[in-house]
Amino acid sequence: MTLTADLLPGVPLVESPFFEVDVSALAPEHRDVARQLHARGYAVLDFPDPDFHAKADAIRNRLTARFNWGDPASCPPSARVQDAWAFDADVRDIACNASILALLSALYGRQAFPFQTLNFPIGTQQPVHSDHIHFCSIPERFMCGVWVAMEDVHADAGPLFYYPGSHVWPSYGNAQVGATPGADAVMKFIRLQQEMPARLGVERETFIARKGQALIWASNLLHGGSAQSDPTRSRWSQVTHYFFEGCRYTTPLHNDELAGKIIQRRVKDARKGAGLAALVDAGRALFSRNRPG
Ligand SMILES: O=C(O)CCC(=O)C(=O)O
Ligand SMILES: [Fe+2]
Repeated sequence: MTLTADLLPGVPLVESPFFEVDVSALAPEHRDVARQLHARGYAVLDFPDPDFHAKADAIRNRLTARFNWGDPASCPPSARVQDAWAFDADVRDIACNASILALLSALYGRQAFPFQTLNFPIGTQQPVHSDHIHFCSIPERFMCGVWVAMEDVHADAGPLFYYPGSHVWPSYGNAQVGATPGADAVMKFIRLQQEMPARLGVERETFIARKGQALIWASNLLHGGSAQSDPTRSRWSQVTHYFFEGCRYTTPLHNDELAGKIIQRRVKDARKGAGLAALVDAGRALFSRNRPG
């Protein structure tokens, strides 16, 4: 048993004070990613699916047709499809990739599950934020994002950016920023999360990804989307957000701790969706085979 599992079972191994001891208990192929995530709050890897390129192209084609996203310049910055895993088998496959699930489960010490996917046709230009304020587990930090490039990303297409090391900063909620839930809280977090790296002198990095390169971020890593300086450039990508089993889930932005309000979040599990969807597909196939004529 690792020291973390023994003494701090409610802390992810990768964020544990015992990390340097416990890392040796990981499979050798998981250690490099574990070290990156522990030290910097993000890790870069090639997405472990030999068919990734074909799946990415198929997803892009289907979503382009569905949303008429052929022209990046006319896409609004908010353009995205949330939870395409529920109707697109390739999106679901990427979200439920067995090697990623095994890797994350080892790094965190609990079974990972994908609870949300986002497919973006262009750069999000999202202000700097930590996912922690949107998606939080109790105990905290059992959450991470896996971002994967579905085409080569150009520096002018609004690449993903992040502040290395910011994941170890405290995970603040409304009580700390002096906000009540709502627009006030959003504005206060944007200000705080812009000021923290600026005042603490942490340099921002951008991820100029090749198609098929992925980046895992820890729940409290500050990240966002850079400005899309060339509006004609697309930036197809998929983000899958993962939680880990055995926790409760909440949204700190909506909580009012001082009033005793911690709202529990009901979360989906794309792995179960996959089983259900396969069953529905099988049922449909059976139905159409048995249909007369
Ligand atoms: O792709 C991006 O620009 C950022 C996406 C993001 O922050 C998220 O999905 O959590
Ligand atoms: Fe995010």
